[in-house]
Amino acid sequence: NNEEAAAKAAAVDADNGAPTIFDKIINKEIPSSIVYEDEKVLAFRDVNPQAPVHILVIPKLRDGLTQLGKAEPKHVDILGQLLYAAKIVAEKEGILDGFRIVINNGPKACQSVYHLHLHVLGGRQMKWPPG
Ligand code: IU
Repeated sequence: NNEEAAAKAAAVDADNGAPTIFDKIINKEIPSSIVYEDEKVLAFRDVNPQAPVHILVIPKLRDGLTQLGKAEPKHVDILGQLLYAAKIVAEKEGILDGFRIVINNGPKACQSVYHLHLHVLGGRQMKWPPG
């Protein structure tokens, strides 16, 4: 059906552990619009924004975190740092009054890049439920 076709178009791949384009963004081999950066975390504007503010927050070191479903106890610190960085980003962007964090996990959730990333979305009225 249409819904399945759309999901397949949005998420062709499953996690295969291959390097992703985010490595090139982290290494600045590909330019991106960086919003926040520290030792462990990088935040940059999504190239295909779904809201006036749409920023991706990622760990610089993937360390097996291709997707949230692969998280282990050793990842607890970086997971907390990513969420806190998302708050800093929301603050910098002036959307603390309303923003949404999304993590797509796996093909069924339309994950397309297998390097964990938090979507920070805002700058408009968000709807619920999401698609
Ligand atoms: P997803 O949750 O895996 O579907 O999100 C991947 C996001 O990465 C998606 O919103 C893309 O627009 C975005 N993106 C990007 O910002 N720059 C890129 O070079 C690529 C994807 I490839």
